[in-house]
Amino acid sequence: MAIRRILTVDNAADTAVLKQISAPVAEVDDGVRALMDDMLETMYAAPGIGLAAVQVGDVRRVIVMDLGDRVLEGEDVAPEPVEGEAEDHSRRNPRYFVNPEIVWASDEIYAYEEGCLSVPEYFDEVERPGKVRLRYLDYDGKAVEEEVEGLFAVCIQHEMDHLEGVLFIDHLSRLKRERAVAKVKKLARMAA
Ligand code: GNR
Ligand code: NI
Repeated sequence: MAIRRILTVDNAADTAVLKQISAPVAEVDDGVRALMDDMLETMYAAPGIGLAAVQVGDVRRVIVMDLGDRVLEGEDVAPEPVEGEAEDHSRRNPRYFVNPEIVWASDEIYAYEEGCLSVPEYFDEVERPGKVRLRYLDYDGKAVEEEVEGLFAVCIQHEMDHLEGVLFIDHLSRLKRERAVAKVKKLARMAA
């Protein structure tokens, strides 16, 4: 397993890759599983709760997620963040999604303050369907159908946007989006 570099929107080369549409996986083989292992390790190290392969520069339709022991269902999915808890994956619950599709989405809309490892340190509210029914291949290549809600639904829709080259800031106004990118660029300059 290896930690890979996460692409960010402060530079043109990374941004060009993040805008690409990811290609379907033909078969969940050991190569795909190695990618998923690396992605999970990279996500835990970041730390984050989800990661799409394109964020580590691999344009295949692969997503990993781990919401830990956060509430997976219901309305009350935004517990107050506790200092130091973001990186606490002590109760690990890794999930893998290959070629995911949304086969149904609720009319009911849910707003959540999102962030993205490719747009570090910027957070804003995005509205999405509150419940979705998913179809995907799991770590073993088995076809699964599953209905999800709450933070799970938020996160999987955020990740599936990545597979279409869409970032959460693309759901915001142009002004907010430009502000977000400017902030990430400034942080990158200061870190250099
Ligand atoms: O770590 C992440 N947290 C997060 C919070 C709210 C909504 C979506 C996310 S996903 C994000 C990791 C990431 O960038 N995945 O693509
Ligand atoms: Ni993201």
